[in-house]
Amino acid sequence: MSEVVTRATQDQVAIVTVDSPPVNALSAAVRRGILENVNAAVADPAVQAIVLVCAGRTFIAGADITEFGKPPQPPALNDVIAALENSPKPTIAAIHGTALGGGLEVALGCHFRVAVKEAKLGLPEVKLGLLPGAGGTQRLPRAVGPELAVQMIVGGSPIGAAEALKHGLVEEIVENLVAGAVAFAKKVLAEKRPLRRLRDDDSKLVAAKADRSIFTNAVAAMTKKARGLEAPFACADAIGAAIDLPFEEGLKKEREGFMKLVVSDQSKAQRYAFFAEREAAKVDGVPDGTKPRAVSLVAIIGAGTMGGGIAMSFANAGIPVTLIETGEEQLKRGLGIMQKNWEATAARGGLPPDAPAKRMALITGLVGLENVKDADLIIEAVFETMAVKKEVFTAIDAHAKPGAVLASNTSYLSIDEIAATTKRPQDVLGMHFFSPANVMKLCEIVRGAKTAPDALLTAVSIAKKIAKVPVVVGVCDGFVGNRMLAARSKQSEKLLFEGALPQQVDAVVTKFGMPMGPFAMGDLAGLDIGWRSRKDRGIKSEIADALCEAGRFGQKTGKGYYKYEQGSRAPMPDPEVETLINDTLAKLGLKRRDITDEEILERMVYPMINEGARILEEKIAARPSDIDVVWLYGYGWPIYRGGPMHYADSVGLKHIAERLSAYAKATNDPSLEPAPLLARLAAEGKTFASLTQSTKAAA
Ligand code: 3H9
Repeated sequence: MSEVVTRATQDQVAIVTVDSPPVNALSAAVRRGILENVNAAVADPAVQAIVLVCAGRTFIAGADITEFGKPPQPPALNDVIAALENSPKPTIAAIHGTALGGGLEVALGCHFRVAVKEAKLGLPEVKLGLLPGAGGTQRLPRAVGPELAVQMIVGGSPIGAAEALKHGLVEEIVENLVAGAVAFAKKVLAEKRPLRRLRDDDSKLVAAKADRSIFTNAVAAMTKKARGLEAPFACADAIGAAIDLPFEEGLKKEREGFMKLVVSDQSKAQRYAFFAEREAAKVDGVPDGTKPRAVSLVAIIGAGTMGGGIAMSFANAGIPVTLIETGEEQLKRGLGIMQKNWEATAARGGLPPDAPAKRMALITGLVGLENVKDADLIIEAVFETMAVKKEVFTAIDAHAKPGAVLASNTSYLSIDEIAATTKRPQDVLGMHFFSPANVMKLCEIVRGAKTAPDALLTAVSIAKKIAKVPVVVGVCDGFVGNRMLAARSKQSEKLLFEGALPQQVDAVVTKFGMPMGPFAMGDLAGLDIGWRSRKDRGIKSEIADALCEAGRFGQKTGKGYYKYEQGSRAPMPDPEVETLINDTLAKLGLKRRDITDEEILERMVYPMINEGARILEEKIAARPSDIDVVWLYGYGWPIYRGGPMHYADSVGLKHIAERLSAYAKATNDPSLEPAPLLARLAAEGKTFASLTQSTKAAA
C-alpha cells in the first residue's frame, strides 16, 4: 500500500486519508493509493461505508499538473472515480480547503459529499487551458444543473460550501471534518439511503434538454471575455454533451476534448504561467530563515489615482491604512473617488452592500507627512520626479519609526538614489503598482543595492496578502515592464514614419491578444505628458509633436491618434490623423511604404524580447519566467501565449535573432541587433527556459 494514502476503520466506517503535501494533487501514487484502499475497504466485511478525506491544508486540489505532457501512469483517474462510484458501500467525500479540478471530480464520484463551511469547490481547469477530464463536465451539471455548471466550468471560479449546499453539490456542512463525515456515514447507513450515482441522475438536466437556450445563454454570458482562448469553448462543448448524450458518450466526448487541449500550445502556455507565477514569489539571494517584518498599519502618501488604488487594495484585504495628502481638499477628493468606486462595485453586486462602509472605515485620511510615524510600511505615490521623491523621502526618514519599510511607487526612477536621501537605505525599496492599482495584479518589487533581505521579503509577503502578484526586479530605468514597453514604443513610433497608420499597428497588436495597441494606449494615458517631457529634454518626435500642437492630447480632449465620440472610449480612426502624418512625412522628405502585418507584429514583439534578454543579462530579473509574469499581470499579455519570453521560446530564438538583425539593417537601427544573450542562445539552439532548471516550467 502506498504511504501517501492510508486507511483506518472507525465504527465500521473506513477512513481513507490522502496525505500528499502541499496540496494533495492526484499524482500516480495518490491515484493508486486511493484505488487500492477503496478496493480493500469494499472487500473488508468489517467496513460498511467509506469516507475519503485529506490531511494537511486542503482536499485534493486537482490532477498533478507536473505530470501532464509525460507518459501517463496507471491507474487512470477515471478508474479511481469509477471505484468510488461503483462501490456497493456508501462513499463520502469529506472536504476542507479547496476541492479543485480532479479533486472535485473525485468527490463527484462519491455517493455523497460533506464539507466544512470554509471549503471551496471548483473546476478551474479552464484557467490552465484545459477542460475537466475526469467526468467533471458530465457529473457537475447533473449535480447542480447546467447553468451553475457552466459558470463553474467555463468561468473556472470556485463556489463556497454554503452555495454548494444550496445547489446540492454537498449534502451537509460539518463542524468537525472526520467526525462529521463519519456521523454522516452512519446516518446514511441507518436511513438505508440509496446510493446516489450522479451518472444515473439526469433530473437536473431535464429543463435544459427541453430548452437548450438555458444552456446556450449561460455559455454566451461566460464566454463574453474569452477572446482568443480555446478552452472556454471546449468546456462549453463538453457540458453540452452532458445535456445531449448519454453519460458514457458524454464522458468519451469530454475525454477527446481533454486530450486535444492538454497537448495544445495554449494549455502549455497557461500551465507555464501557473508555475511562473509561483516561481516569481521565490526570492533569490535571501538567506534561509529570513522572516518578513510584521505589518499591521500601512501609510500611503498621495491620494491621487495611484495612491487611492493602492489604499483600496490594502483595505480590500482588511489592512488599515493611513492615507496622507498635502491638503484637506486633495484628501477629500481622493477618499470620495475610493468610496464611489466601491459603491459602484457593490451596486453591480460585486461586493456585499455593507462592504464600502467597512472598507472606508479602514482608511484614515490625514494631512502632513509626520503622520507616517506609526506605520510599519510606508508607500510613497506622489508626482514622478526625482526632486519631489527626494523631498518626500527626507521627510519620511525624519518621522518613520525604526524598522519601517519605506517603499516608492516610482515607475522609472532609481531606488538607490531615493534611498541615498535617507539614513536607512536598507529599509528602502520600490513597490511599483500598475494602474488601476486596485485592479491590476502586478507589483514589481524593486530591490535597491542596499535593500535588506527582510525588508524585501516584507514587501513580497504583503503584496501577496493584498492579492497582488509580486515580482522582484533590480534597479534600472523603467525596471522590467516599462523598460520593455519603451523598446516597443520606439518601434511603434518608427513604424508611423515608415508608412503604417496607428489603427494598423494597434489592430495587429490586439489581434495578437493584447488588450490595447500602443496608440490607443497613448491616447488613454495622455499624449501631452510625453510631449512636455520631450520639450524639457529637447527631443523631437515630429508626428506626436504635431498631434499635440493641434491640441490632440488623447481621450481627454476627444482626439489623439484617434477620435472619440463624446463620452466614449472607443477609438475611431481619423482621416485628419492620416493627413497630419502624410504632411509631416512630406516635410521630412520621407515616403510611406506598405508594411505587412507580419513585420508590424515582429517589430512590436521581438524588440521587447531583445530587451528582455538584456534585462536577464544585467540580472534585473532573476528568471525569464519573472519577465513573463510582469507582462501577464501588468500589461495584459494574453495568458495563452505565456508571456514574451515563453512566446520567444515557442517561436524559436534563432528565427527571432535573424529577424532582429534584418530589421536592424533595414531600418538602420543598431539597437535592434540581437542582445549577446539572445545571440548566444540562438546560436546554441537553446531556449530562454534552458537558463533556469525548473522542471515544472517545462511541464
Ligand atoms: C486537473 O485537475 C485536470 C483534471 O480535470 C483531469 C485529469 C485527467 N499540481 O498555489 P500555491 C503546487 S487540472 C501540482 O502556492 P496556495 C504549487 O506549484 C488541475 N502542483 O498554494 C506550489 O508548489 P511550490 C486543476 C500543484 O495555498 C504548491 O503546490 N486544479 C498543484 O496559494 C502550493 O501552491 C487546479 O488548477 C497541482 N494541481 O493555493 C488548482 N496545485 O510550493 C491549482 C498547486 O513548489 N492550484 N501545486 O511552488 C491552486 O489553485 C492553488 O495551488 C491552491 C492552493 C488554491 C490549491
